[in-house]
Amino acid sequence: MAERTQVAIVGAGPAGLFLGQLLQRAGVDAVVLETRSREHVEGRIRAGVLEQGTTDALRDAGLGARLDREGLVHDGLRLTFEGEQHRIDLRALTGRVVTIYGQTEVVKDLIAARLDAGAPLHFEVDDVRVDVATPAVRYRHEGVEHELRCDAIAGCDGFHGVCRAAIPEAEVTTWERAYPFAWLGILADVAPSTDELIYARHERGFALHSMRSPSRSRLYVQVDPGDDVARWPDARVWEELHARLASDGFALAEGPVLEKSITPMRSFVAAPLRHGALFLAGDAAHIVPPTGAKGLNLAAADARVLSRGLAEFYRGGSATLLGEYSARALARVWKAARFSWWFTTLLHRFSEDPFAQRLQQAELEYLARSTAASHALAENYVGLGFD
Ligand code: RFL
Ligand code: PHB
Repeated sequence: MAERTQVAIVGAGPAGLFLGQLLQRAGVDAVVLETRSREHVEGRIRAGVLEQGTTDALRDAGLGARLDREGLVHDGLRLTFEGEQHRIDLRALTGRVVTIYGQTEVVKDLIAARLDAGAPLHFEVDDVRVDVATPAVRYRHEGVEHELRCDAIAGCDGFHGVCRAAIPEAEVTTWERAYPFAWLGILADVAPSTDELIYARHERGFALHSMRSPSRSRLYVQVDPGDDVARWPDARVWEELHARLASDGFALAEGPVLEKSITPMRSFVAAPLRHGALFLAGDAAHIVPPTGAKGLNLAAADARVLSRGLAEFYRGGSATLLGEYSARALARVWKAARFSWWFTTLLHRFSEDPFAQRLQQAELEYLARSTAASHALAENYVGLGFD
């Protein structure tokens, strides 16, 4: 079956869905194609922290209602090390805040908005093939072969998708760093034991106390990269969390574990983000370790920059902004890559080297006491206001 649209969007994660929403509001036609089911996409537990720039953009795109009702606004975060908790006052330092609103909720809102608008979004498509030269995307859906002709292809299909692989190797440069650890994350049916996120450095390894709602906690511990959830019964996870998050006056409440999974950690950037009619956005082009809480925010920022370029192209016929997409998006990506690498390096147990460990401690003490140092952390955490 032959079809035609202006922009073929491959992938219905945050990048593809947000791009679809922005294009729809700008009057640009798009078709979103997704290999997984709607239930799977809506149920994937991942990010939780939205920068102010991301929440502002979601509101501008008509997606503010539930976000403003249910999102938890956080004015600060906590750093725990050497058994003491220190507060970084994000609002006082930067005038900005972050909002806790799960990626699952962002994705549900985006899917509902697209379906309500009657805009095309196809789940459970198979065998997606990207033809950059024509340009077209070919795929199978419910046993029927489709060819979707388009002007541009948005590669929003995540790190393991097919779009980045459609660029000849000689045309793309990649940078990569694998970290010698992973995160084991749990979702627990218990009220958070803290009103703000706690990032903890401990000799047993990193731990993070986050949350999803007033009754749901999200917690992480650093584990070995090859570790298996089968080796982490709930009691062992809680024991590590108690040990690593411990500080004076802090008590961790336990509750039923609803989900448990292990995520490897890597930094990755591919450039440029454009190859002819193909534009990469989100995790398809770059990965950051989750410590800085930047992945979803970068996906949303890419979608915003790309949508402006496409809207300008269709509105006025100018390809200037579109031509600048890769450079503009990468400027933000590299700053987030640097921050995520730095924050990861500061808080995780890397090596047995006592000198390296003592340096981490010294830097944390400096952060806790110096306004200049904590300002740099806060400014990056809430999201740099420049591209
Ligand atoms: P996604 O979410 O991976 O979506 C890509 C979509 O493409 C589909 N797909 C295809 N569709 C069609 N054809 C194909 N051939 C396809 N191949 C794949 C996939 O099924 C999927 O639906 O990428 P996107 O949209 O770029 O969004 C990126 C974010 O999901 C990611 O960066 C964040 O989740 C990262 N992240 C965090 N980011 C934050 O900003 N703040 C956080 O607090 C945060 N915490 C996290 C995180 C990621 C984590 N994990 C599990 C990696 C915590 C964790 C544990
Ligand atoms: C989360 O809530 O899942 C979360 C929060 C902060 C991070 C990473 C993940 O840095």
